[in-house]
Amino acid sequence: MTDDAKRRLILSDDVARALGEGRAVVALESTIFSTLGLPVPANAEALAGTGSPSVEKIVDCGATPAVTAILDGRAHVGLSADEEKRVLQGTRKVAERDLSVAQAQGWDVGVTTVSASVALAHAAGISVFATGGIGGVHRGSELSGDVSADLDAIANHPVITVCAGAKAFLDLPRTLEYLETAGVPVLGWQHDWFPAFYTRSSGLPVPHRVDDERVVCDVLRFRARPTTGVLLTVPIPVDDEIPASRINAVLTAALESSAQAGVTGPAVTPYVLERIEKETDGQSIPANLALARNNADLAARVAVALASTP
Ligand code: PSU
Ligand code: MN
Repeated sequence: MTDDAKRRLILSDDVARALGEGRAVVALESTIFSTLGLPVPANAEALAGTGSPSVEKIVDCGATPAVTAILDGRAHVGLSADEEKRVLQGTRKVAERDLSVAQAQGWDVGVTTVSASVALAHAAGISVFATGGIGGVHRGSELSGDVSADLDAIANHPVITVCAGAKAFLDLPRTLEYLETAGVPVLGWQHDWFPAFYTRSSGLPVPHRVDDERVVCDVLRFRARPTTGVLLTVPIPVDDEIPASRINAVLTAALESSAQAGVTGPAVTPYVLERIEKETDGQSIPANLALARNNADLAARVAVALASTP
C-alpha cells in the first residue's frame, strides 16, 4: 500500500489504542457479514448479535476486533456500531485491487473480501485475521482462469489468516498447489486434513499439523520471505458438521445453476453462496455461523499469544 493510502486509513479508537499498547487485535472481513456473504438476519447475528455469542464478542474476550470496510471513500479498520449497520447492507464487493478504486471514486459502502482485509490489516499493523472460508482456485479454472485474489494477498502480506479451509465448490487440490507455489505455509489446527468449510476434512492432507498457538506465531516470525503470510486452517466443530454426501450434492447443483445463469468474475462466489443457502433451505447457515465463531476464537488466542511474545 502506498504511503498516501496508509495516511488515509481510519483506525477506530479501540483499535488504535490496542495497537499502540501492543495488545492483541484480530482483523475481520466485511463481505461475510454483508448481504453478499450471509442472508439477513444471520449476518447481523454473526457480527454483533445478542443471541448466541457473535464473532465480535468472541474476539473481544481476549483481543480487540477490527472489522475492515470502505465507508464514504475511506478505508476503515475497526467500526462503530453505526458503521457496522451500514456494512450489513453493503452490496459492493471490494477485493484488494478495488481498494484504490473505491477510495478514488468515493464509494459509499464497500465490503472487503479476504484479500482486501489482509491488505488493510497489514497496513494497520495487525498480524492476525479471521474469516469463514477463503476464496481459492475455481473448478474449471484451466478454462476460466478464475483464481481468487485471496490467495495472492495471503502470499503477499505477513498476516496469519484463520479459516475453515475453503468451500468444496472450489478446486481444493489446485488451491493447495497454488499456496505451495506461492510459498504460503498451510497449517492444520490440531487436525491432519485440509478442512472443506462445512465438513471437517476435504480428504486432502494438510501440509503441517500444529497443536499450539505459540508454534503458529513462530511460523509467522521465522517466515522465509518478509512478505509472506500464513494460512491456519481449523475444522468446523464436530457437532456442527454437515455430512459430505449431503453438502456435495448441494454444491454441484449450485455450480450448475451458476454456469447456466452465465455468471462470471467476482459475481460467481456470492451467487454460489446464495444458491447453497437456497438448496439447503437455510440449514447451511448455523454451520456457517458456528465455524466463523470457532475461527474467531482461535484467531483471538493466536493474537494474544503473539502479543505476549517478547
Ligand atoms: N467463501 C465463503 N464465504 C464468503 C466468501 C467466500 O464461503 O463470504 C467471500 C469472502 O469475502 C472471500 C470472497 O474473500 O468471497 C472471495 O471472492 P472471490 O471468489 O470472488 O475471490
Ligand atoms: Mn474470481
